[in-house]
Amino acid sequence: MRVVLLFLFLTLFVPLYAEDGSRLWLSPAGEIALNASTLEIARSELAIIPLENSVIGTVGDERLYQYIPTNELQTLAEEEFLVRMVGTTLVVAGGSDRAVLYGVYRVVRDYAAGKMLGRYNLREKPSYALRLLNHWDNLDGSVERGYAGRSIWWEGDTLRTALYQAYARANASVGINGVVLNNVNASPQVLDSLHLDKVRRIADVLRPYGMRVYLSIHFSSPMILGGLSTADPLDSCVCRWWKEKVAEIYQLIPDFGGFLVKANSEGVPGPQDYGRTHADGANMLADALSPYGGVVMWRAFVYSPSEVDRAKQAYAEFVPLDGMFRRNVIVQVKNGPIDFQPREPFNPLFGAMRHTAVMPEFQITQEYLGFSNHLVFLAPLFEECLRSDTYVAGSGSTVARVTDGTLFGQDYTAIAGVANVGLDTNWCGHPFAQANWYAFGRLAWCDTLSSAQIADEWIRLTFSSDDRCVKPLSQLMMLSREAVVHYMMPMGLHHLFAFGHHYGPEPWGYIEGMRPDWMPVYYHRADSVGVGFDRTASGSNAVSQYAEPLRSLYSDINRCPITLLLWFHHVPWRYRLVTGRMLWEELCLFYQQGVDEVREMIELWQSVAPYIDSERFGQVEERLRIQLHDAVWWKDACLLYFQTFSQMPFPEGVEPSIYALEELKKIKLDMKQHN
Ligand code: GCV
Repeated sequence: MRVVLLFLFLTLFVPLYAEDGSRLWLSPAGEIALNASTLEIARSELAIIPLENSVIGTVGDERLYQYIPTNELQTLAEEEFLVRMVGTTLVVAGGSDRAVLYGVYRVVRDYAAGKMLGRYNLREKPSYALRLLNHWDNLDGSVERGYAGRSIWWEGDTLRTALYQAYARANASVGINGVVLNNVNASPQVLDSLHLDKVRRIADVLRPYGMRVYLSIHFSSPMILGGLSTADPLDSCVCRWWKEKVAEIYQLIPDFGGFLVKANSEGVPGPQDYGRTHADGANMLADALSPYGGVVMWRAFVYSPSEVDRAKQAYAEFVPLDGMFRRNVIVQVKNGPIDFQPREPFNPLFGAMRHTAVMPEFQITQEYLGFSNHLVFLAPLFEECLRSDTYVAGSGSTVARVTDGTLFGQDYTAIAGVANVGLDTNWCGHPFAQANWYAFGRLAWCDTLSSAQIADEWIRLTFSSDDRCVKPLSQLMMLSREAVVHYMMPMGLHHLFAFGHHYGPEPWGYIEGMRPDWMPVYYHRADSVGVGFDRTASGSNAVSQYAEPLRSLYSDINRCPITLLLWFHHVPWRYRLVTGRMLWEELCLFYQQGVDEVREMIELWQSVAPYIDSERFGQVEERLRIQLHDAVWWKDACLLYFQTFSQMPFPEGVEPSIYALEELKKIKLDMKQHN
């Protein structure tokens, strides 16, 4: 009881910190020595809670057995923890030091969020074994699709030890246990001795927090670094080169995680250059890594200009290879079949490869969602994908269950998020972009969590536990993903972005001689008849890659969910939808709704002013104004352009455009500002 009272007293008087955003969702850290062990870190984190007694340790620690029955302790899996309040003693037991740390962070999070610790009794283990951030950081310090400053890893020669420690702490606090340090468009030089030494030093800082390092590799490294005449995965010299390189890496970093590979995609080399398959390439690397316990994450993000429908290609290339990959190969699949759009159906590869480990890849950085200018809480997007039912093994075969080992029992389970972290003081550019990092970690830990719960936690940890703040902010966050879909590309429209920077609208985008699948007209197919990509049997037949009953559902223009209608159908402008409105009217109203939703977000933000420090209040407000401007820009650009085909006026309820189409077509963004 005393513990609870003391706890309540303290939480009521927590001061507002001066906020530059660098603290993230965490409590201020105590001093942690560089050579501190994982358990020492755990003890130091727990010290912020005024507890009468606490015992933390792994199953080998005899003290735990006074409090917890033997069978409960001895059945703890490696990353599993158990937290229990026994009398006035808080007990945290884990299957490993790392698991203890996760248990402690769980308690600290609850404490900081204002929850009661009195009746603790929980046991948790992660949904996925490998929970990774992918940094698209280049060795010159730039970040591909990064909107939060330069690379924390590669900018300059310095080893930013304190920053790496803070980074590792943030990740461990949500259970992220690995990081790919460099861009999937990899420079071969990452494997030279200079860079490997830096990787070793980074790994040393991250290790006590339970994080392993991984690297993206360039498939032609044996030629570029090793001077070989080929990178053919079946060539014995190539295999030897990789084996020796891997041995060199493990000499430096004994717990190195493995390789991430983008091959034969967007012009980068791969095994197909030698008439070999993705499996040949992946297996060659897997064989080099397997003696050390390393994995290969082989990306399925492949498409070529000759394919009639880009959305079909990954499935077509990978499904025939099912069962041919080594057990330490994991095929890494983007959430949707195109490319991290505001909304896509789930990628049909999920569930289609029962004999291969398949991992979801999400994008935390907002390449297609307004960079660090727009407030978009991505948990609903991640959740929507994870909860999508693939039906491959009957109803309930969600993307989560076909990838996390529940349904197919894969040896390796993993999930990745493309990081939104840079050298900006607040790490992520937009103060709310931190929530997307947090959300990815939480869902990687527990793939059935709800977005609303994640939002609630993050708000309490980041801003305030006062309900007058939590409720409106939660409403704002939960609205934000749907808003961006509405003002950018509702009803299943996709890839209407300006070529190159992916920030603003360019539905008219077409450049003679350019790859068709890099231009918006390829995706929306607007003409005098209607708009949308026919992916039914009468079109590209991409629907055939989905299991029944989805295939039939998506094929039927009257039953296809309205949110995906134009993804699967070319719909006549005057087509009457189930809503009773014509397609054109519905489309216009969705764009208007997006603009209105941003206005609502601004009002919600203003309503919480009394609970937010002025620094972050101002930063968010300024960005919301930009977001509103951009929402109107998107609405006007898309509707005015589509109107040239529909030849119909805006329906009632849709504001007249404030821009003229010809003016909008002239806008060319400064690429330096917009990356
Ligand atoms: C890292 C999209 C992005 C590229 C990215 C690529 C990928 O095409 O625009 O920047 O490259 O996806 O995921 O490999």
